[in-house]
Amino acid sequence: MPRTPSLALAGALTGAAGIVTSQATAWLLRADNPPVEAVASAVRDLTPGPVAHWLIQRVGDHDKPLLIAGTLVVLLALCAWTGVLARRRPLVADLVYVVLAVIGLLSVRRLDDSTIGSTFAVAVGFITWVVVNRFLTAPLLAPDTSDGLARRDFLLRAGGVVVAVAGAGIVGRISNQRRRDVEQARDLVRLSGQRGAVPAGANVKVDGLPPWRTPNDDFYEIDTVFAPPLIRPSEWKLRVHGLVENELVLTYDNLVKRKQTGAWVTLCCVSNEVGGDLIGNAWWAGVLIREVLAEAKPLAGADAVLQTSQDGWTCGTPLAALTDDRNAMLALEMNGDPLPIEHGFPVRMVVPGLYGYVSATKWLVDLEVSRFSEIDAYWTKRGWSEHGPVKTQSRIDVPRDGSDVDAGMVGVGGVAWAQHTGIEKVEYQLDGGPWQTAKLGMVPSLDTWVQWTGDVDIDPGPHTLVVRATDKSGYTQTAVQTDVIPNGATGWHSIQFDAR
Ligand SMILES: Nc1nc2c(c(=O)[nH]1)N[C@H]1C(S)=C(S)[C@@H](COP(=O)(O)O)O[C@H]1N2
Ligand SMILES: [Mo]
Repeated sequence: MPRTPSLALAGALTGAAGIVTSQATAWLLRADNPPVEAVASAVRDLTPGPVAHWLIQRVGDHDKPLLIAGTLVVLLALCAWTGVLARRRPLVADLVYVVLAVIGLLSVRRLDDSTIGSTFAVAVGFITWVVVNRFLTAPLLAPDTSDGLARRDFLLRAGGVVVAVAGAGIVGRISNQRRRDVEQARDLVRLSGQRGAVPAGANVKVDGLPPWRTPNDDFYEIDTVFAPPLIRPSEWKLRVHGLVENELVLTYDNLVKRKQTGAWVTLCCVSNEVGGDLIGNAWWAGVLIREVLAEAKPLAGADAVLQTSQDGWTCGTPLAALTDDRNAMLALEMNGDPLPIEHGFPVRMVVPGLYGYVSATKWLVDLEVSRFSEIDAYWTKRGWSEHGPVKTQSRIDVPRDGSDVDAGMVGVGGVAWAQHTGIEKVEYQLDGGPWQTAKLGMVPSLDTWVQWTGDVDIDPGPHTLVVRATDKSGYTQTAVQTDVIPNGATGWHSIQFDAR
């Protein structure tokens, strides 16, 4: 059949098109693990040790590019075959794409820092394959056109695909270039670099508890952007305006030259379910907002500050929380590094005691002093409360819910938080028995979570462990379970485990 080489070419082109659109998507979404790289690294990791060793000895430093090239060659060969399959078994061709996409997904997923962006990139590549294969092979499969006409139609379509895909690739590449530029600018920023000393005794000795200081890479990420804004510090400006006597415009340099303050603050999300992990603790450093606001001089009657991020997200914070003695900050640093891009580089807000959705604006560019009666922020428009003070909460981390442990004395532990109020006491209860008082780790202030630990003597069989905290205002967590919306979940964290 004379059209077979053209079909194979159509298939290979289809393969390349999907790879390019998927890579462009990964770049656009700043995905951590572009699918092709993820597959290549899966291939590397799954290669038996001796074989890998032998290969590395032969190719030295070139192992990564070679691996990627090898992955691409295999992929394109398979895709050429799908072009040929399109003639008699188009569904088998689709099945090949499904298998390739699943391999892509599994490869992306096994890298633990994989994001939704990488998954999305795989999906875009898959759809490209399914659609483009049909589009390119259609003229070659038309039975009643002459070979010459079929080929001309095919070449036209192929040209169109190449142009479209090259365009997508270029757009993706340019956006990735911007990311690298901003990463580079971030690397060049010179700030205090102080990581904050973890207080002695903050980390209690229970295996399986997350560290008291949350490393930046493990810090939860919540925002409404598909890809984070990319802002060079040299381009960044903060406008402070509204109900103020002096309007201000601050540059990054200006902030860097001001007095820097560092503090341990635990940040948490209003959407955190009881027992959830949308919470992290870091050493934040930057400029106290109250000092900036003191220069701007809020007018009488103002009670709110509306923040806007580069991407247009907004939130409103009580003016009082930004001018009282707490460490409400324009943060430039997180655990001694310039803010990671995902956590708001170059400047974000951090306000102890308030949920992130009403205080922790990332990629901050605008502060408008105002009145609550006059503002409507992103989440308050969507049914969440105007005010979002953090609710006193506690969590069991050890043992894990649903785990098996050895009967006898078992160490238990977790964290509790009531930022800017402070945790007074944590109690735990086994199988509905008496509440026992937990030992608490050290904390530097009221603004961080505290680790708690205790032990229970358990018989073989199923068990339930419950925790509750009392804060320094004297309030003990209610057992009443409420939903996260409109202003944060309540209820006790309870877990089940088995002893053997
Ligand atoms: N620009 C912007 N800032 C934002 C958000 C957002 O969607 N956009 N989400 C907020 C919410 S709801 C939370 S809980 C915190 C999370 O901060 P993190 O991603 O650094 O943990 O950021 C806050 N700042
Ligand atoms: Mo949040």
